[in-house]
Amino acid sequence: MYPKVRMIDDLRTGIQNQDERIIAKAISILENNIPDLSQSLRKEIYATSSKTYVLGITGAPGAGKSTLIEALVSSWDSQLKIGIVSIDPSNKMNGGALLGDRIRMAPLFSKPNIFIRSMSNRGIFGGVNKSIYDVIQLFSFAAYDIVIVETIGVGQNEIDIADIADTVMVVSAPESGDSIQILKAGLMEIADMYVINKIDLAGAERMEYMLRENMKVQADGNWSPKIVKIQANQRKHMDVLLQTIQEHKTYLTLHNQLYTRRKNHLKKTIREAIIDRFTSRFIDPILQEVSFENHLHSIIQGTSSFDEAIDHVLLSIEKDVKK
Ligand SMILES: Nc1nc2c(ncn2[C@@H]2O[C@H](COP(=O)(O)OP(=O)(O)OP(=O)(O)O)[C@@H](O)[C@H]2O)c(=O)[nH]1
Ligand SMILES: [Mg+2]
Repeated sequence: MYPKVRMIDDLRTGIQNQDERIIAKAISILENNIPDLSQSLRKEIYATSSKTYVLGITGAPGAGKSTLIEALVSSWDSQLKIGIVSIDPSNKMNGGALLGDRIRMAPLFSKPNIFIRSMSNRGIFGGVNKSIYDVIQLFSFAAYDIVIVETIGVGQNEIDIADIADTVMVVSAPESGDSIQILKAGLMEIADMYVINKIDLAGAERMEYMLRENMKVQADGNWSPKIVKIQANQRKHMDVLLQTIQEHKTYLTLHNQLYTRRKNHLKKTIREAIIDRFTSRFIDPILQEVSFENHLHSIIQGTSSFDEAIDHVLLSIEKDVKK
């Protein structure tokens, strides 16, 4: 058997050498939460301060996110190490989305400074896989300069992108009624910048007007979200896009927002991890007990209340904790 210590040593060295094969393997270990190995790996990768800039890109399916990423990355300095993670709806993992991304971002696959990976969102549509936080940290440990995370923005869960990104970019296209989607999905609250893509199509001006009308100054008050209009498939106005990203990065640094955002992200992520562990350690076993089954039976029979069942569980947890 391959000793675990050797395996961790090999992983650490491989990641630090930016060996893409090893990085891919490490991501799988984190994504699948392989027992022991993922914990040991996390210990390694968190022993570094995160300097990697995280750009979150979200928007409706087909808005042109992948095309934009290809154009953006091709305009960036080729000396920069860039990791691209696209979060796919799990039901599309073997289908169109992945294939589409591969075609759209094809020119990037052969570039030595770019690493591309798709991750499943585990069925949370628009959501972000929980291990994404670890994956970003992994890129940090590998001394990557930038990580781009692409998620599909519909529903509510895409708000998660705001919990991991330093800059949130919301991409929309005039063709698809995206503006309504953006308003409905609460993306206005999290966007640091809006990209209106496909300006070759009709309706871009109207979309810009709508965004301006509804734009709120963000809570920290110092940064007003910017609107950038591009045509990603022709790489038009990429210079403005790059400049706006740079402006936001500078703003974050000058106002100590990188630190504040990351601290908030970390707090939320740790909170979720605690809830997960608490649930499997304390709540789930009680739900398996006969006494809880009896409560369920009584509720259905109308002889006990919902709250009594909850109190029963809470009391049992208290007893467990005191033990
Ligand atoms: N007319 C026009 N089409 C574009 C432009 N940018 C991208 N497209 C096309 O829009 C379609 C969707 O592009 P993608 O980059 O795959 O969009 P996406 O947002 O990544 O899509 P999902 O990953 O499925 O959510 C493709 O057919 C692109 O060629 C543009 O500026 N103008
Ligand atoms: Mg895409």
